[in-house]
Amino acid sequence: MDNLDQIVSEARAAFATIADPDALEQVKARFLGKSGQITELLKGLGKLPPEEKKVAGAAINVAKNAVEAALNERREAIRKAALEARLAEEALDVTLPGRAEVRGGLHPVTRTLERIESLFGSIGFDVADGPEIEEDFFNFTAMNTPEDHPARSMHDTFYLQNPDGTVADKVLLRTHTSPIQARYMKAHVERYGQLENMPEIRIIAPGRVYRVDSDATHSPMFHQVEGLWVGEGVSFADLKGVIADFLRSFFESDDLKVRFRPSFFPFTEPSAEIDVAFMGGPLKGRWLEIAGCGMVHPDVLRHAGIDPEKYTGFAFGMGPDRLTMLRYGVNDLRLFFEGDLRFLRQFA
Ligand code: 2NL
Repeated sequence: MDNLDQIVSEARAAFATIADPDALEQVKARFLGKSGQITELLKGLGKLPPEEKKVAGAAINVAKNAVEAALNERREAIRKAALEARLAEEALDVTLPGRAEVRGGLHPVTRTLERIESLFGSIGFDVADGPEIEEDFFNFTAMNTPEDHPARSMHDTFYLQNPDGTVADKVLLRTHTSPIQARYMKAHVERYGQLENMPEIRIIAPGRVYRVDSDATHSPMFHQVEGLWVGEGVSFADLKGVIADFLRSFFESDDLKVRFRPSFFPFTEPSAEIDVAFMGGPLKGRWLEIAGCGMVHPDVLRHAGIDPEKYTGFAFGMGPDRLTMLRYGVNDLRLFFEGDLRFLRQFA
């Protein structure tokens, strides 16, 4: 039957042009589907006289098998092609160089803070913290800073805005870490104030502080570490001993002089600046201002609910940014806060 050979070669030709599996099944229907060409021929067998049926049926079946074989062959070819494409696409080039691990490191100021925390920790100081957005009361009032003090002005301090854009004059970015200690003293008194002998307060308060100030030696954000020791009989002699010991440990040298120079802070009385002079090295013999300190002002103790007739304390405040510059010989403070890895990696 010429017609059958023609159907088979037509099917082969049709299958050969198809690359998509779904499209192939569509084309299959044209030959083997419910009203496909082969199916129609099989349906027509019933009308043939019995003696022709057998021969015609066998011939149609041969053709049907040939079409099915061609279909399966094409299905297999499409599957193989898809697999080849996927293998090519997902091929791994095992000869490429590996990706190096990027190793992080601590910021130099963080290293200084951790060092200070560990040195004071070794003599019994806890680390305290508090909010960077602070209330006027804890930042200034509790620290005995008068209403007309320049530190309270908008030239010196960042005040927050209300939703309507006006200045919220009672909410600010803390200008020192003293409010951490004011909060700590208040909480300490709430917890232990009723006791005959209140436990001592020994804390350091490290953190970020903010002032309206920006040049090679001032950044609007910088760090401070304050320290506070309150108890019965705590004296200026204790202050001198703790500070001198700390500085020798921090700079890993006994070859330095420490000097307490009279000064003024609203929150201490008496007050002093702490100066250090190295006996060797590039800064040899020069007095460097390192920190401020003093005996906690009686009004500061009273604000916290501590009786200044019974308890005394000393406090100090220093700039870890400046300590870091001295320890590593860095001359521009801004380098610490620009985030340039070429600079920062040198300390990792
Ligand atoms: C500096 C040095 C200082 C304090 C901070 C302080 C904290 C409490 C009570 C009393 Cl809770 N004082 N802190 C004391 C002396 C100096 O900072 O150069 N500040 C501008």
